[in-house]
Amino acid sequence: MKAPRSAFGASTSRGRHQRPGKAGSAVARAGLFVVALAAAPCAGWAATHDVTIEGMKFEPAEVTVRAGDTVVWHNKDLVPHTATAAGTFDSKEIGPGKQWSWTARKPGRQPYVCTYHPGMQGTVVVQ
Ligand SMILES: [Cu+2]
Repeated sequence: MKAPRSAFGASTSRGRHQRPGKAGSAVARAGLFVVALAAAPCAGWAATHDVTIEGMKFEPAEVTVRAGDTVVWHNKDLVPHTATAAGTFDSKEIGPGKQWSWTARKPGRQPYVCTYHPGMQGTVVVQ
């Protein structure tokens, strides 16, 4: 942990009697948090995958996840959309600024559309 050292030094030089140990552990915790975020996609536990709905498109159009992972669709458009894979998942209406999540269970390739705009197509690949 080289990077947090300067922050730790700065906080202790400013207030040596101000519980430098606490400040140090906060810095260490922040560092661990960053490491955990970076490591999450490779880890064995469930992950979350974000799909942005913007400009009448799913972005990314295809996401690959593992069974147990969760996909979250974020509607950043000014109109409602859906993420609908007949028989597998159906968000129903996702209003502007809203989100909807679905946890993948069964492996397979799952194409989906927006039922309001069938030209909007995406795919979730569950491994
Ligand atoms: Cu739509």
